[in-house]
Amino acid sequence: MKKTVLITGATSGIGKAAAQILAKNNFKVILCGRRKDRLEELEKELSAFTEVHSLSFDVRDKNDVLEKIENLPDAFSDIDVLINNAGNAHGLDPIQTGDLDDWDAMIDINVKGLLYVSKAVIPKMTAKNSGHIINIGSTAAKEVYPNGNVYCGTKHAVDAITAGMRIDLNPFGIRVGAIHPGMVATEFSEVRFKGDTERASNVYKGFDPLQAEDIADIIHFVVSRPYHVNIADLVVMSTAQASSTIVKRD
Ligand code: NDP
Ligand code: 8X3
Repeated sequence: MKKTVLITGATSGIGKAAAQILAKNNFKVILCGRRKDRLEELEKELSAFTEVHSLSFDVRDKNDVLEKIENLPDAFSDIDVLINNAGNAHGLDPIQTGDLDDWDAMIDINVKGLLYVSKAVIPKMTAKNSGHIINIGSTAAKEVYPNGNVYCGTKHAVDAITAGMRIDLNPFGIRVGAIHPGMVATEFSEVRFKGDTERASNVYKGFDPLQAEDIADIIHFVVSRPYHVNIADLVVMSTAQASSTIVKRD
């Protein structure tokens, strides 16, 4: 029988690639994101492979998150796998000149948004004593780099929340783990640098960065392990990257 996966941030990058691989590998897919045009396009593409449903919400809007997930159509309401992927960095500034709106965005989306979506999905999992939650952290969850202050703080929070979820959901047989990618060439840096495409593309220049599909493959591996195997904490970097700040470039 097909499992149902809900993926946040499915309109771009890692979330979109995960939706594509899971749709082709026997999962029903619930696509989430704010950009409706992208959701529609992806829903159309993936409908050739599986049943697809789209939910458009901003993860910051807790009432909308709870209401939309609560009211999923019957065919999609039994969620087996939650991939908490929606998130971004906003800005790359020293703490003394950081922008308050950037801080709000990162904390509200990366941390509180992840919690709201989890709050909406977890009761469906505890009720049936099964489920699998994968939180997308970052190498920024494991180390702090210059000017990464608040973004790294949000990802450290994701790491701690993941561990807390794993403990609290253990009695229910629910698997919880995190995948922590290093630099992945997605729209991430364009968002971080507010549309400055040149600055964004420089981030991935001179080395072979991870691609969204590399992380999606790993997500597929993690969700297709036998039930007794929980990949709890996984850090993955491109071969050229040794740490957040050490990258071997041409
Ligand atoms: P992208 O910018 O390509 O994708 C981000 C996704 O998050 C989009 O689908 C976007 O959808 C969604 N999103 C952002 N804000 C909101 C919001 N307020 N409400 C709902 N959805 C939102 O970046 P990535 O694919 O790279 O990032 C995915 C995850 O991976 C993030 O958590 C990021 O921190 C993490 N990560 C990324 C790395 C990288 O180097 N790229 C490395 C390590 C971790 P929409 O705008 O349509 O709402
Ligand atoms: C995204 C990768 O290096 O910008 O989490 O923190 S990095």
